[in-house]
Amino acid sequence: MIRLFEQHFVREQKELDGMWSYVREDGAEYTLPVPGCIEQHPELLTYRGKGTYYKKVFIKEKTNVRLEFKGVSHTADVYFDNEFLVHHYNAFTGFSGIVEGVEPGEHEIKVCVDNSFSEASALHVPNDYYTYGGIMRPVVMEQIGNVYIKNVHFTPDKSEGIWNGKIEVEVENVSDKDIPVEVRIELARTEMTEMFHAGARSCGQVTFQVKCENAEEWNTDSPRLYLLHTNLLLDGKIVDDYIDRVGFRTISMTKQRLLINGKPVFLKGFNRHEDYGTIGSAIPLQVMVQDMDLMQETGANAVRTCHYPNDERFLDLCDERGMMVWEENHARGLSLEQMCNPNFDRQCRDCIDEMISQHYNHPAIVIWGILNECDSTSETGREKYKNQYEQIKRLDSSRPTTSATCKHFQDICLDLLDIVSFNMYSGWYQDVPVKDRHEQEMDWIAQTGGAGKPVIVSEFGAAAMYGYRDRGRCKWSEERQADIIRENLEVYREDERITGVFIWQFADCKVTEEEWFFSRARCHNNKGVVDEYRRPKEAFDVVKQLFPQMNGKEK
Ligand code: ADA
Repeated sequence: MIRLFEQHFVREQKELDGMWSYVREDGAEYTLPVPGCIEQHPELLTYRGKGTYYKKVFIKEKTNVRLEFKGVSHTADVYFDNEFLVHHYNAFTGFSGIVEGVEPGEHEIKVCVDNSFSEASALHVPNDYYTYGGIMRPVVMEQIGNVYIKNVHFTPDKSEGIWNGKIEVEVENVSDKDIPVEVRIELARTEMTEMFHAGARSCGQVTFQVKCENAEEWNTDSPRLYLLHTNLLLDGKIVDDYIDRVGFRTISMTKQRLLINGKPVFLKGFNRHEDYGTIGSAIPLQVMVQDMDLMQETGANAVRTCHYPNDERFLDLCDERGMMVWEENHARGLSLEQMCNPNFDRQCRDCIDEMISQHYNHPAIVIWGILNECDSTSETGREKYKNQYEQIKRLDSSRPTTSATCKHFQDICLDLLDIVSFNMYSGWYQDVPVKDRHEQEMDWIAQTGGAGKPVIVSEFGAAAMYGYRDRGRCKWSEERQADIIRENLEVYREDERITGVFIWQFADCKVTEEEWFFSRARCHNNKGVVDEYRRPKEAFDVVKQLFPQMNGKEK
């Protein structure tokens, strides 16, 4: 399953999940499940390097074949019958390629995958999460005609009490001939049609402005969703279709609050890495649902996709459950030197392009984030932050931007974003009272370019080893973690200046052994309120008790 709803009734689509051949660079041969991480195999537990996946596919009749990969970690070179098709860097965004005029019969897909660390990889680096290897998200094979629907974006708005929306349909013509087509959309019982001249070998856009008087809004209590149907007709016959799922909601801000449909919200949630026990980042739907159930059991209404774009099935789940999402591009704790890697700017730009292009329609996504704890203290770093914020605004002016900083008292980028966010570990890394340090931080923010903007405490928490109990409540015990999280939540519960908090973190996750991360016990980041197998620690019940008391009502 690649989405939680059918995306096509007309377009032929086949998911290529199942067993693929895998040949490690040294020639060792395996059969591995896709989606999956290579590390789940006992002989590949710590393998970091190159390997090649192979899959035979059968095509019934002559067609154009479109292959879509939802996530390959971390660099992929795809071949079809040994002809190069597409290259992609970054595990956390999808990519596709089209093979024209494929004859009927058996064909072979080859994917060369590399998860090694080198200068070629500016974003996947040794870090406080693990870069697994493999085809970790679903793969889809589609049959398309010479003209097909490449993408559809929906931007909702409300004027004079009536819901309306802009629908932008991207149509691609992969043939050498101009093709006149009819584009038809249907949303919330509103139907519209436009003629479109699809020029040979080109991509074009058809824009619709729809009024949906009977539409019900999407919000966290009543996350109403609608299927947006788009069809392409040639001589009155539907030749392609594209179904997406959207919600009617608006996002705005006051000085202290994020507003959904004009109503203030208080985001209370978790930072969640895509990582589970021995299967790594190839998270199956079952675990996504279990994570969602556990987070909602605590009263959470938000999740931050630290520190990269997430699997669309999880975002679909957030849409369905009314779980607000802060989604961010792929970057964690990169130094100025790492940000000056010659590949950094392009790899960030591509990640932002793909994240917004692919996830634009999810109503649950209410904030775009960038560059977690990267260098925001130098002019060079600032220029990079500025460029990325501007890129986001060009692609999507409907959502606010932010970036979680840890450059306390030194950050020079708070004027560039819409929402100020900071990570703070009072009680864990700094043995200081949470309240005192929080006031210091808020006082500092009020003197920066972040003054007068909503504020989110984007990370706070402590580590605990699952099952380690200590009556003295010493560090690393479940009791101590619970105490520190309680102290933080009780401070933020009383602060009407903030519009949200995200606990670091939902579940324990694996980290790389290089650099300072080797000091992590078990080579895991152990700050989850559940462990990597989703077994709740004592802190889980503290969150469950206190989240419901945090409504952020302006007093
Ligand atoms: C930082 C970082 C997180 C994690 C956390 C920690 O705030 O953003 O990814 O590394 O620290 O556990 O120390």
